[in-house]
Amino acid sequence: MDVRAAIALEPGKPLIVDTVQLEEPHPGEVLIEIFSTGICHTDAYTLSGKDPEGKFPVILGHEGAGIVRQVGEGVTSVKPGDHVIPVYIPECRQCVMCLSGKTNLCIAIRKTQGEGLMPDGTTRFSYKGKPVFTYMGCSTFANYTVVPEIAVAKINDDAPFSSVCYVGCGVTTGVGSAMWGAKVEPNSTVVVTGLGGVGLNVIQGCRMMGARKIIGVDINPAKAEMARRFGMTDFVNPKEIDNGNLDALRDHLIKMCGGWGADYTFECTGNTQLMDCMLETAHRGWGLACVIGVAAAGEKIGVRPFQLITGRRWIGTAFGHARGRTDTPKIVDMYMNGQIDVDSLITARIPLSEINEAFEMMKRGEGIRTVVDY
Ligand code: NAD
Ligand code: DAO
Ligand code: ZN
Repeated sequence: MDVRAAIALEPGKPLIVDTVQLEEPHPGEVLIEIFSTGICHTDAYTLSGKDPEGKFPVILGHEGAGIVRQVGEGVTSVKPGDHVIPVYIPECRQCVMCLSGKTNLCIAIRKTQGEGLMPDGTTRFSYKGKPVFTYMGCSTFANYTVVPEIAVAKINDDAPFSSVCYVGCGVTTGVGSAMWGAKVEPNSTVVVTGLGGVGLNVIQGCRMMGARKIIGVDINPAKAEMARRFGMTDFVNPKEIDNGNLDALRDHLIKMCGGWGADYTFECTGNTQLMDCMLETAHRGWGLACVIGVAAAGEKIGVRPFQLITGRRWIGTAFGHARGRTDTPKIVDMYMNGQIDVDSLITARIPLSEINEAFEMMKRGEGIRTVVDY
């Protein structure tokens, strides 16, 4: 079938909005009509050419919501008409990871997904007769996409696509990291670096879990106002602490948390020096530092081992520790019940034809999340 899509033909170039061809779902696959998609920094990172796993031509986008229109042979968990979110970490419920009950990092289709292919090793999209790769198993910058059944989360039929598409990445990553990753305890102290689309969701997750002090850290003071609305109690601009010296920032934050550090820290910028700083800012004896930001390819983190011997702990989360099919609908329900705010974070809604301008806005650090409504 013909579908409308934004195609990334090569790295570093604007997307081409045009008609592409999409094959029917193969066995075990699902055709979804996508009604809305968020645009995330990870899409921009891959488009820039810096992502070593990036493959071109590709249809980017991994933050979509829509309706199942057709299912391939053997599909039983969803049917045409179901409202769904495609998830970039699938949940097969059969692999060693899924059965462990300890992780959301399902391994069932990891290899082919990383290669931009469907589980049978082929592509579904093509443009001018040539195959086009799938992105993160989702490719939501198209008004129809084909996704493996194990990567389809069925959601509440009343949930508005234009809001809950953001649950497909940023919201779940942030809220889930506080709730399921770090398991923030009531009355705790928290530091969050990076008050963007992920960090603000960490903040609202920590508030929901009952944290008493939530310190937000960002070099852009314009981010503070929204962060306060989401539960931040204190704001620190690193540039104002000894001209950005991170040892001084650490000491400042430790002091703000009562002298021994924060019960929980969350790094949401991808800056590896800040990751080290956030481990050192965690409370002596029990502080938990959670890495969420994705660092540039090849970068490393490192602190003196003594920091760990004296009880600080390091973890990382992917998609907020959420199991794709089981937990994504729970975050949608939390939005529908008014427990979390998603709408305030969607700062622009645009048609697909304006998608390149949305990437430019993101580069300029404007807004939090732009959503494309098809
Ligand atoms: P964003 O650009 O919306 O927000 C980043 C914020 O960090 C901005 O407000 C920026 O001003 C601030 N910042 C940048 N450098 C800083 C510094 N040195 N000190 C303090 N603040 C700084 O990005 P986002 O969408 O919130 O994503 C944040 C990170 O999370 C990215 O690295 C992204 O790739 C990653 N991410 C991870 C997962 C996961 O599952 N682990 C999922 C989604 C996104
Ligand atoms: O299973 O090895 C794996 C990879 C899982 C995907 C992890 C994604 C985490 C960050 C992605 C950035 C946001 C879309
Ligand atoms: Zn699995």
